[in-house]
Amino acid sequence: MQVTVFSGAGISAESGVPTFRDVETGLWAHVDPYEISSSHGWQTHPDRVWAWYLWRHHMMRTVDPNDAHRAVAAWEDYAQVHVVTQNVDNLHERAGSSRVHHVHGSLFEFHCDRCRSVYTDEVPDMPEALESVDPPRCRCGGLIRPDVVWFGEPLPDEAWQRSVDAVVNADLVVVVGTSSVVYPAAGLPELAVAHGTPVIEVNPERTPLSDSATLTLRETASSALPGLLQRLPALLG
Ligand code: BV8
Ligand code: ZN
Repeated sequence: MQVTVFSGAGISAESGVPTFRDVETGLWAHVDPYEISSSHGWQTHPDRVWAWYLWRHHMMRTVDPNDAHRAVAAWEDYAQVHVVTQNVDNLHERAGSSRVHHVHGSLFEFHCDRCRSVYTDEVPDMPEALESVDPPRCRCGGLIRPDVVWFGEPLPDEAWQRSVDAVVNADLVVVVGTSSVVYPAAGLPELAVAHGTPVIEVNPERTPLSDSATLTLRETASSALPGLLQRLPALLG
């Protein structure tokens, strides 16, 4: 049996990582996440974008996977599991998931925005949130940026293709912790619905996917996921 999990910021919320839309921590409360996570934002004020990512990178290194990440990793004892995540943290990997596809990149790799060479130096830590930090420069003069996909940027081909394959070949798709509004990633659960694959949504709130999902569990990820596989026969009949 192949289970594909499609995750968003909500699965990391209970680890203490603010979701993409409710970042209310002090300095960043006035920040528009769409603007500061966009290629336009990087072109116009790379120092503020770099500070935002350094803060998030620091925060992601100080938190741990939660019961939801661990449940998804444990499902590998019962099924072939692919994780398609929109998150740029590495909590699925740290929980033990072995097939993780990052459709929006990762905050744990960095490269030059001009020659694209991989940046291997130590990324400075940032224990307190600063508004502006100049990004390091590459030998070619380009600026070092995180390997994340910004608004207005295309998704990485390989991760996208593997994610489409993981969805079309799945016997079950579990969509957890995403507002399902960012495309083309949000089109993946729709692809499963169109394929007639059972889609279970786990989200305390309603989303645009809720009406077309086979089943919606209005629960948090860490309460719904640990027992979910055992509940499948009763849930899906
Ligand atoms: C593209 C990485 C084309 C960075 C992210 C106008 C101009 C330009 C583009 C567009 C445009 N209009 C539309 C677009 C397309 C755009 C888009 O979809 N915009 C939306 C806003 C309308 N998409 C793009 O730009 C994409 N690229 O289209 O390129 C192209 C093609 C060729 C050549 C050039 C260009 C790129 C999109 C990727 C952007 N990067 N992240 C970073 O992380 O900093 S997206 C960002 O939002 C997140 O990464 C995440 O992926 C995404 C969605 O957020 P969620 O994960 O869903 O989190 P959110 O906070 O929204 O929701 C949390 C959910 O969890 C909630 O529902 C909540 O109820 C729930 N929850 C909370 N607690 C819990 C919980 N659930 C369970 N348990 C809990 N405890
Ligand atoms: Zn360079």
